[in-house]
Amino acid sequence: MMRQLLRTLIITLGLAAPGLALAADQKGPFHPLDALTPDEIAGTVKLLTAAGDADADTVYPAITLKPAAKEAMRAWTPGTPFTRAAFVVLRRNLVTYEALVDLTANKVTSYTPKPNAQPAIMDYEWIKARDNLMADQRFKDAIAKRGLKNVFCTPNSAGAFPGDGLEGKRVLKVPCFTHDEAASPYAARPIEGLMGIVDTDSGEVLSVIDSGITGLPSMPQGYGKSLPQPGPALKPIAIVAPQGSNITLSGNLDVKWANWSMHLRPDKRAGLIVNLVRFNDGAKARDVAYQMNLSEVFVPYMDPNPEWSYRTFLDAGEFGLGYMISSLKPGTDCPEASYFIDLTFPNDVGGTFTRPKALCLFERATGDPGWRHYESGAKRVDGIAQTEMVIRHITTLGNYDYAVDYVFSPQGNITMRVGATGFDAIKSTAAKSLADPAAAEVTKYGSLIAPYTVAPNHEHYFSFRLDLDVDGPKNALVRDTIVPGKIEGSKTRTSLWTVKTDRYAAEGPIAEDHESAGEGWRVINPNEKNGLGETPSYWIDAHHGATAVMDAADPPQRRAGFSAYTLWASRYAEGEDWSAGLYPNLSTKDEGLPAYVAQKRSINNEDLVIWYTMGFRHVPRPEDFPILPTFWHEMTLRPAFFFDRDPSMTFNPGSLPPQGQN
Ligand SMILES: [Cu+2]
Repeated sequence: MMRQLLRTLIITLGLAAPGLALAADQKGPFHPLDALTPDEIAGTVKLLTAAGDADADTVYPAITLKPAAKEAMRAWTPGTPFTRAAFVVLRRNLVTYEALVDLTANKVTSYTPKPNAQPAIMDYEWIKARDNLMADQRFKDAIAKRGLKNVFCTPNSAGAFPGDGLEGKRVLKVPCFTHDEAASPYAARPIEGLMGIVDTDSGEVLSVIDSGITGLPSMPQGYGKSLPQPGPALKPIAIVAPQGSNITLSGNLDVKWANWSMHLRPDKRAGLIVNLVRFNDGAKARDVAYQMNLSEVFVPYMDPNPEWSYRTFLDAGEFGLGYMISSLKPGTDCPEASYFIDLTFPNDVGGTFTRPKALCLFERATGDPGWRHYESGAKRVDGIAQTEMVIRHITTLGNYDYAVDYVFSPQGNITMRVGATGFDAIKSTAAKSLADPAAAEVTKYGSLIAPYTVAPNHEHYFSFRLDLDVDGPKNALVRDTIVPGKIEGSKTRTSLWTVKTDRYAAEGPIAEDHESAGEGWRVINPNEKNGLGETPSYWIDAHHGATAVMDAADPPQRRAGFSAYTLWASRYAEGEDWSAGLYPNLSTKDEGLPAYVAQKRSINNEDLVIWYTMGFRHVPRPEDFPILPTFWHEMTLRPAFFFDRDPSMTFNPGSLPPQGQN
């Protein structure tokens, strides 16, 4: 099954059409880091079945590319052969197995039972939990007692709480809503005081918790129902590419823009994986990152009520950021002049599904100067209009939507942004306003964001795994500290500061709070020099350093230790991919980042991986209602001593004719 890069994808620049269309006949694989193709996924299942390791009832939480060794990937050049392999997590007769399948030699390489591992939630389990609860007589009685119609249940991952009697069971916890068909169920009326717990292996409804009736908001809510009169009509503003795109796409999916090149692959768990990020500096393609992806998302709620306190979601490992990816709407989610790309993912039953327009790539003129200067003598402004390339997907996890962006600039910067939108999780309460005597109690753990509606406080932690390779894999991490000093012997100016740079010896958590004054971190390549004789580096320029507040010993925090620190560094090791471990669903101990770095391996002039937690604590506001306006957080990797000068000096976008100017 050796394949070669034989053809290049045909790209249609649909200038007038909404979106730039890609030809749909791509197959591949064209690149060793391409996602497994539908044929390869089918081949994997066939080989496992032929070996007696799977049967028609087997389900597949994961069938994903097992990349060849990193060194081989870095050395690979287009047109040369490559090998392919699949990593599989399967469940057969309610036991979890891991398998490696060699798709080049057509054989199952390994097959190992993992009796205690709980893989991600699968579609059939979600449906089983919902349907079995709704068919349960105890549940029907609880609904009848409340006199409700149009009931909608949406199972949640259950978390793990040792001592609750659910240990070792594969459970989902199921809250329900009642809604008007016209409104989103998530913006409708949560049925407080009622929750089901369903064992998805046996199908048994283990319990129906009914802690009493709470009144519901009197009217159906949601943006579809409660829009006020529209404001003044505004003329549309749009991003256009009148002469076509500067982005080139080839293979499946190799991207080139300005001086940047990279390879993308959709991933059921991570959403999108960005590989082989390089910057053309003159004639040389210089390595910046081997791989960048969102590794885990942790969202714990801060409400002690049993129907809420379990809500401690690990969205990538429990659900899958690619599995839950949503189609993008041209003109709303991305500019119409974007490439919109359909993405194909493995499903749970050994096949695939395709999400149309699941990824967009576009350029945008930001409207800001990339650089400028007013020459007062010549009375002239020199400068360039800033333009950047954005790669975006949006994952919808029940009520929340997360837009994940990778933004590349001509200055050599890479910005990772996460935009949270969709609905705050809400609960019905007895209080219409804070004047109500019940309000003090119901707003203790959240905010009243609409009449009879409280949104509990919670946190969001996005863990990015950033395998930077600054001019190659051998890197080191340094901390720059601002040191206040004195000017000795001066009678006028007396104080200043200097920079002290220290290198880290071993892996571990690095920075609890990245916003601490006077500190900065850089990934350096101690083996290289720029033209000025300086050590090239990329600076981790972060703005959002919130870290988890929960006790380290609290069960949810024990599963998501990555959220306690903004910055981590580990030594690269194959298979160390997931911040909360390979099997975070229902996990009771952290087998992710804290376990990886507990080995205290050297990271000094080694292959280094940076893990960045982009965190924010969410105290909901009425302005988050009826829907949360997209709330962006970001961090930027900036070159420092990497280039000899500003690389955007070589950036030469065509300019548009002036319009309407005097
Ligand atoms: Cu939130």
